[in-house]
Amino acid sequence: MPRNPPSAALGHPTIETTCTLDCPDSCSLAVSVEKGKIVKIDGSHRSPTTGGYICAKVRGFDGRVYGADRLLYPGLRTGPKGSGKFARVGWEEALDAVAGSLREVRDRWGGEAILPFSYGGSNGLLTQDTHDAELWRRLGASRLARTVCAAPTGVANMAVYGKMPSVTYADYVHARLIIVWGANPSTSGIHLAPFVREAQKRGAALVVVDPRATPLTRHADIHLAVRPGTDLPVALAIHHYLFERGHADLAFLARHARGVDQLRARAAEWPIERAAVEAGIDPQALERVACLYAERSPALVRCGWGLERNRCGGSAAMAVLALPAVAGKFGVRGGGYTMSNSATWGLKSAMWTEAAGPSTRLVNMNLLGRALTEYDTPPVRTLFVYNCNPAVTIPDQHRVLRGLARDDLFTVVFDQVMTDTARFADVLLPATTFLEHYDIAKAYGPVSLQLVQPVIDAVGESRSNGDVFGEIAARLGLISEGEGDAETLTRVSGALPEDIRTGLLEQGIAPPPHEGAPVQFVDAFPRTRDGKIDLFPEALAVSAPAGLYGYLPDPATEQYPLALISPASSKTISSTLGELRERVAQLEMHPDDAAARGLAHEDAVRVFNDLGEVQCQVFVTDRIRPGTVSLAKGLWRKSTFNGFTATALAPDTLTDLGGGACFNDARVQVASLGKH
Ligand SMILES: Nc1nc2c(c(=O)[nH]1)N[C@H]1C(S)=C(S)[C@@H](COP(=O)(O)OP(=O)(O)OC[C@H]3O[C@@H](n4cnc5c(=O)[nH]c(N)nc54)[C@H](O)[C@@H]3O)O[C@H]1N2
Ligand SMILES: Nc1nc2c(c(=O)[nH]1)N[C@H]1C(S)=C(S)[C@@H](COP(=O)(O)OP(=O)(O)OC[C@H]3O[C@@H](n4cnc5c(=O)[nH]c(N)nc54)[C@H](O)[C@@H]3O)O[C@H]1N2
Ligand SMILES: [Mo]
Repeated sequence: MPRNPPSAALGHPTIETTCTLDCPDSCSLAVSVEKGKIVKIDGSHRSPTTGGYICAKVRGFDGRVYGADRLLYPGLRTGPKGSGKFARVGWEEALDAVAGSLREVRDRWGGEAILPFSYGGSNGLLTQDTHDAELWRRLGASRLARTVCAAPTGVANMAVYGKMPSVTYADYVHARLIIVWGANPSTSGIHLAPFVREAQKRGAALVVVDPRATPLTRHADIHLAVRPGTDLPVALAIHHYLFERGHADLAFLARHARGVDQLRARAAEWPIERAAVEAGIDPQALERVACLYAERSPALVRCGWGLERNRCGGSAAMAVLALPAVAGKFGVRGGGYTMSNSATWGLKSAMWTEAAGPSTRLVNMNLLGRALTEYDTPPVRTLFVYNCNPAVTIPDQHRVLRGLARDDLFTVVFDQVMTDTARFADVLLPATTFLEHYDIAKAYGPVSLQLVQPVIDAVGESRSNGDVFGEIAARLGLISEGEGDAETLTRVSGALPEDIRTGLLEQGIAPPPHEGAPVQFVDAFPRTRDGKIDLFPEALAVSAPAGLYGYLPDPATEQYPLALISPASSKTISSTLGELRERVAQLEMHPDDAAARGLAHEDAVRVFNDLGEVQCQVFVTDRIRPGTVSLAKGLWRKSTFNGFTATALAPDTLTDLGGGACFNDARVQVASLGKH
C-alpha cells in the first residue's frame, strides 16, 4: 500500500500526489493541508519534469475544490430540463433512481438504448475503464468511440509507427533544429518550453507552424503562419523537397519503411510554390524550413493536436510524423519526433478489467447531438455522463443542447461541479476530485507513471467513480458487491509488472521503462506488426475520403470567409476550471479583418455561421494571421453574451482518419453587435 494512506496523510503538513488534469506533463504535487483543508498546492520534485514548479491553474485548484459551483450532494431535477434546479436527496434515493432507469430501459428497449458518455482526459487508470466499463458491458449498453481528441493523431501514430515511444522533453536540448507543429506548449504543457529555450541557447534553430504567433514564435527563427487545415500540403511540400533534392535517406527507408513510393507520389503533387499558396505563406520561408530540416541534425518535430482538428487532420499528422523517416533523422539523441507518449508503458485496461464484451452499437462521441436527436435503432433513452462536459466540449453545440433538452431522455450527470451539462441532468451525482481519491496518473508528454492519493477527505457527500459504479452494478445484481478505492488500487497495480508496481506504491513514481530517455531507432522501435515504418497503410487508404494524403480544399465561402480555431487557454483545461472564468470571452482577430468590419478592440461582436452564433467581445491583435479568428476552447456558457461557445460554430463533420472532431475547421463571419 502507499506510504501515506489518507488517515496518516491528514496529520501530515505536505502530501505528495499527482495532477491528473488532461495535460501532457502530469505534474508531481506537494499539497499542504491544515486541519483537513488544502492551504497550498505546489509542484514537487518527484517528477523530474515537474522540477518543483506547476501552472497557475493547478496552484489555484482549491478554488474549484471548495468553490461555489462544487456539487456537494446528489440531486433530483425539479425545474424544466436545463434549468439547473435540483432538490437535494440522499445517495440511496439517487442511486435507486439511476439503477431503476438503467434496468427499465434495458428491459424495455435493450441495453443499446443506454449511452454512457465519458472521455476521461483528466482521469487516470482507476477512475475510467474499470468499474464503469464492467457495468456498461454487463448491461450491454451502447459503446462509445472516444474521438473528441487525439483520434486522428492517434490513428496516424499507430499506423505509421505503432506508437513508438517518442522523444521526451529533456532530450530537446540535444536538438539542433526543433519544429513545433500545431502545438503551443507555453500554454498546453508548460514544462517543454524551457527545454526548447535551452536548445536555442546551445544553437538550435526553432521553427513554429501555427496560424497564431504563440509565445514560442517570439524567439523562433521561422514562423509559418499557415491557414488552418493546410498542414498536409505544407508537410508534403517538405517531403517533395527532400526527395527531389536528394535529401531523402533512401538507404534508411529501404531497410525500415514501406509505402515510400506512394508517399513520394502524393508529395510530388505539392511543389513548394503550390503548397505555399494554399497555406497563405511565403514560399521562400517554406523552402528555408525544408532546407534547414534537410541539413540540420539532430532535428526534432514536436507534433501537437492543433493540426488534427480539421478535415485533413489525420493525413496531415501522418505527413508530419513521416518527416523524420524520410529525412533520416532517427538514431541520435535529440532526433526524431514527439507525439503522445501515453502508449509507451504498454498498459491497457484489459490487463486489470474483464475483457471486452458484446459488440454493441458504437457511437462516435463527436456525433452526440445526432445520437440524441436522430438515432432510432434504438433511440437513446438513458444518457449517463461522467468524466466529460459535452454541453460545451462536443461539436455542434446547438444539436447537443437540443438532444440534452429532450423530455423523454433520462440523463444522469456525475461530476464535481455544476457544469453546463449537469444543468440538464435528471439525476445529479457529486464526484470527488483527484485531491480526494486514489488514481494512477500516466503522462502523455514525459514517460511517467505516478500515484495519485487523497490529500483531504471527500468534500460534501461526493464519492469516487469506482465507489459509485460498483454500487450501481451491485444494485442491478450484475456483481455481488463493489470494492473500495484502495482495493481497486491493489487490483490494478497488481496487474502491473513488479518493478512498476513497487515503484508506484513505495516511491509514488514508477521507474521508466527505458534507461534514461528513449532514443528512437536506438532503444525504441516501431511497434507495427513487422517492426517497419508504414508510410502508406493500405487499411487507411480505403477509409480516407480523398485517399491517404489527399487534400480537401478550404471550405471557406464568400458568406463565411473567416477560419475559426479554438485552441487551449491558460485559464482552463478543456472546460475544467471554466467556472472560475469571470470575464467575457474575447475573439482574437487581426487588425485588417477588424478594420474591414469597422470593429474596434473590445467591441461586442456576433460570430456566426449556419450552425449558430456566439456573442462575445473582439480582441484585436496582430498575433493571429489575417483571415483566421480564434476563440478559446473550454469556455462555459456564461462566458459569452448569449450562452453559446466555439463548439456552436464547429461542424460535426469528421476528420479523414479516426472519426475526429473538426474544431479548427469552422468557417464564420463576424459583425458588430452594436452597444452591449
Ligand atoms: N492550459 C491548458 N493546457 C492544456 C489544455 C487546455 O485546455 N488548457 N488542453 C489539454 C488537451 S485536452 C490537449 S489535447 C492538449 C493540446 O495541446 P496543443 O496541441 O498544444 O493545443 P491546442 O491549443 O489545441 O493547439 C495548438 C496550436 O495549434 C494551432 N492550430 C490551430 N489550428 C491549426 C492548424 O490547422 N494547423 C496548425 N499547424 N496549427 C493549428 C493553435 O493556434 C494552437 O496554438 O493540451 C492540453 N493542455
Ligand atoms: N471548441 C473546441 N472544443 C474542444 C476542443 C477544441 O480544440 N475546440 N478540444 C477538445 C479536447 S482536446 C478535449 S480533450 C475535449 C475534452 O472535453 P471533456 O472530456 O468534456 O473534458 P472537460 O471539459 O475537462 O470535462 C471533464 C469533466 O469531467 C469531470 N471529472 C473529472 N474527474 C472526474 C472523476 O473522477 N469523476 C467524475 N464523475 N467526473 C470527473 C470534470 O469535473 C469535468 O467537468 O474537449 C474538446 N473540446
Ligand atoms: Mo485533448
